[in-house]
Amino acid sequence: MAEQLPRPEESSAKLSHSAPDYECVIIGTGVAGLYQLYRLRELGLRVTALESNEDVGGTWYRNRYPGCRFDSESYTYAYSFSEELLQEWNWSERFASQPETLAYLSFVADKFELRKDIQFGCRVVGATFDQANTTWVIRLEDGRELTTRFLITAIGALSTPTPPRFEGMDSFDGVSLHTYYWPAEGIALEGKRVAVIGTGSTGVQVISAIASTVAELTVFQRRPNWCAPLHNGPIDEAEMAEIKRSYDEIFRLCGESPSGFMHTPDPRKTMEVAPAERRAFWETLYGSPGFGIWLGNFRDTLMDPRANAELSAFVAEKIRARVKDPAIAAKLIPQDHGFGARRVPLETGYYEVYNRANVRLVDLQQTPIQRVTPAGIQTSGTEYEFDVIIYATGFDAVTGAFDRIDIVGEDGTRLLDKWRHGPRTFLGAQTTGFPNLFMIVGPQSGSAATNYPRGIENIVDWTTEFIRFLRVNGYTRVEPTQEAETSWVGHVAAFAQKTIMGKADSWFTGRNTNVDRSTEPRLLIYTGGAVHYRRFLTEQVDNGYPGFILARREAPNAVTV
Ligand code: NA7
Repeated sequence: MAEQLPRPEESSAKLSHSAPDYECVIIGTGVAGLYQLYRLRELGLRVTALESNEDVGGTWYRNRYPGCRFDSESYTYAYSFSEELLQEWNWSERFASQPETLAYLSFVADKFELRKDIQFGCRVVGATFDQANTTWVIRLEDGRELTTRFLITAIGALSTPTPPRFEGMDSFDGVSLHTYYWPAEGIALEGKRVAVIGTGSTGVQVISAIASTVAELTVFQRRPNWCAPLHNGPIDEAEMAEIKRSYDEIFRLCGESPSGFMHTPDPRKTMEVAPAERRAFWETLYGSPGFGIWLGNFRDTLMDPRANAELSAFVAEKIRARVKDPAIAAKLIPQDHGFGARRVPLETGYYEVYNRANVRLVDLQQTPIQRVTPAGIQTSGTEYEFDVIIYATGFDAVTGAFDRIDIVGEDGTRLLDKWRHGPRTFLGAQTTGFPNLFMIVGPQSGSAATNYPRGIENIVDWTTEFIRFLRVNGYTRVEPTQEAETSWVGHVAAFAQKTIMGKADSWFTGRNTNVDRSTEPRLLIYTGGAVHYRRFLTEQVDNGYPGFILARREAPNAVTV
């Protein structure tokens, strides 16, 4: 049974109590929250996890749209912490679909009996740091409150959907929704006239999955992305047995790569290699499963514009070869950024979709959407009629989930205000002025820019060890030093300038047209790679956490150790 939260009437005097209800509260039970709960329970802490959904899974609980699946090899996405779990679970596909991933996370929750410490249907609306008691007071949507010494956010990097804001959206007579809200029971699309707006990873998956089912599919594309083939396939019994024997090696390879995948950059630079050999290498990568062409390419591909232009020309040629109509092919080739500067959507038959008679592409740069009408969508050129409009328009990435919770630190400062012109953190793990608030895959974390579970395990293990250290040494309060935070923000910015990702317009840099906010770039992720990032984390542990101010309640004068 889940531990019961205090009722509102019992908690009215919370601010004057000194013993918190919990030592740790985790918000969210996706891949990160589940593992954090497991690890803190192992430490024997009084811990609970609060989940707004009715079950575990986070991202994989919500994203149920057709075609939703991994772009990570399934077996590199598995938790690595339990050998027993690794040996018990069988993946059916090289890149598992959403139902299988959700089933996996449910299996994990069952196996480790995690649900008994999770409160479902609990949406956190606010959290205020109580200086007098060195605790966080958490407010839930239903009016209840609870207190905790440490608050840990595991609220997802892509969990705040951003539907567009076209005039007349509410007037549409048919079904319209953002992909994130796809209902569990599905939506009947057979024989329907369907619009998809957005051609990021989500749009590309949906479009490819439904093109052959619907009567008519109209894709509204503002800017194309560079996509590459996924090359999915089944994993049979013999291959799964081999994978199970190889997990040590698989995780070792992921651990050595900057991205947490089994794809490691080639040590050569593009122009050092003769054109014919270069081309052969790219052909191999284009024909291989997964992110190899993005993350396992020549080491300067994502840094040197000239090298990047060569690769982009190669991929453009592939697109032209796959799309029959040269005018449509031209529209599908990005002009404003090079290959890999934005997240590369992996696809199965995406380009061939545009060879179908029932599919049309509307270029919003030529004919922008003016409004949604009761019948469909009015662009500057035409009014299109639809039964269903699917918004695959992305997310207010990384900080969006924080903005939805009213987080108030010491001295009454709101996190929203502190981060108004971009987040500032130390290691993406903590932020000054908000003591005892730990973030799993927070802004500027190296774990946000990797194969998620690999990055998540690193930061969860580090957070767990830090909390163990604090408890063992009697510290009740922790926050980063100003110097550490300033230095980290500078380091993140410096790295962003070195890569083409850090300079491009995408969710990595927080430029989102569907949110009211300045268009100045927001440094949301650390692009220095997982290996570097882990080094920074380890340095803190090995040197007694020099980037943090630690204090005991009994001795209110803070000491830097
Ligand atoms: P993305 O990658 O942010 O893509 C969103 C898409 O929606 C992109 O093509 C946008 O065009 C388009 N968009 C957004 N707003 C509008 C409006 N107002 N009008 C027209 N088109 C719009 O989100 P995804 O959900 O596809 O993927 C997010 C991550 O999930 C992905 O990287 C994986 O890590 C999993 P734009 O390019 O901005 O012109």
